[in-house]
Amino acid sequence: MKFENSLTQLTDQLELLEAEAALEIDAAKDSVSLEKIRVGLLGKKGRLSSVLGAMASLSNQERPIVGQRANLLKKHLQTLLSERLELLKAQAMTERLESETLDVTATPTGIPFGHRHPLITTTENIVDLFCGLGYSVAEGPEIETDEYNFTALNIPEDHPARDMQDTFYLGAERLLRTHTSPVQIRYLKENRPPVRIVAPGRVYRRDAVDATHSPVFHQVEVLAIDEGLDFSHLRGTVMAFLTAFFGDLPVRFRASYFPFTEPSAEVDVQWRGRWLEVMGCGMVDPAVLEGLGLDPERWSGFAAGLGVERFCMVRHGIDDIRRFYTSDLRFLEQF
Ligand code: 2U9
Repeated sequence: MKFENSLTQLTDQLELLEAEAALEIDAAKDSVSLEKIRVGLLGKKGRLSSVLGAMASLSNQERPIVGQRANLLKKHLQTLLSERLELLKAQAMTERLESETLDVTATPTGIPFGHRHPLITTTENIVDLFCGLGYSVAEGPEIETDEYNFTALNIPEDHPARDMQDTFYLGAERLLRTHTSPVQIRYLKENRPPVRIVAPGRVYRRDAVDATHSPVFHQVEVLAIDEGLDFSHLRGTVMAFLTAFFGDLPVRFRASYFPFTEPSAEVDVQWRGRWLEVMGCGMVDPAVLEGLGLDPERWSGFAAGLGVERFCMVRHGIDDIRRFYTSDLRFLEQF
């Protein structure tokens, strides 16, 4: 009886061990805890060893029965342990791959984006409108000669613009251009009419800095030379441009004077109830055409000029020209 009980007890213990071990192995969260479970089950002082130790009290016939079961159980537990280990390793690898994934197409976060400067955008808008009317862009150097900046434009020797007080001279020969008109002189030396060009660029004047003046600012000038052009073409072009830029606002032309145009006019738009001067224009003076070797009896032309800062300030309600040049990100990030 005693032996039968012992046999039953040991086989029961093996069965219990099998059931509990399977649960424990299944619950292991990582390879370290799984190794602890393995030692606890199959190690020298593990649960299987203690069952085997108890076999000493069995009869010679019973011992192999329990021994065989214990061996089968050992093999089964080893299989469960290695399967679980493989699964845990695979899970760990998947987690690592997911957490270390580098998506090279992802939009970077936390990197500040630059903004287009409002003067560049406004210049582009103005130039684009003239390109839509069939004009081409012409550009030229910012360092100019007296000849191209003044003489060719019919600006006399004693004109105040030529004064050292008004122009940045770089020695006797060179100066910083005071307008983009010399770009058009250079263009006309290379290209015969008919001509329709728009000349954007930076210009320099010795103005004291205040809310509306800066020693460096940006202009766009427009020039058309052809047979039969008259003031109505100038007016139509200026109106088309101003309407496209500002919308359908009241516009007025006031008689004015420039050495390079005759007749000349200044143009105002009514903006929020006030007349604002936005550009100057006129028919190219015959003396300028003659200086370029063009017969004023055959060719006529019109020209216009504007300050980009002025257009940009009106469009965006900017109150001080200095905001364009002080690189304050709070200002620049608005555009
Ligand atoms: C050639 C012949 C004539 C260019 C012109 C203006 C009128 C003008 C001012 C606007 C505001 C300068 O920036 S501003 O202060 N410009 O009023 N400019 S006509 O006339 C030319 C140009 C080239 C060959």
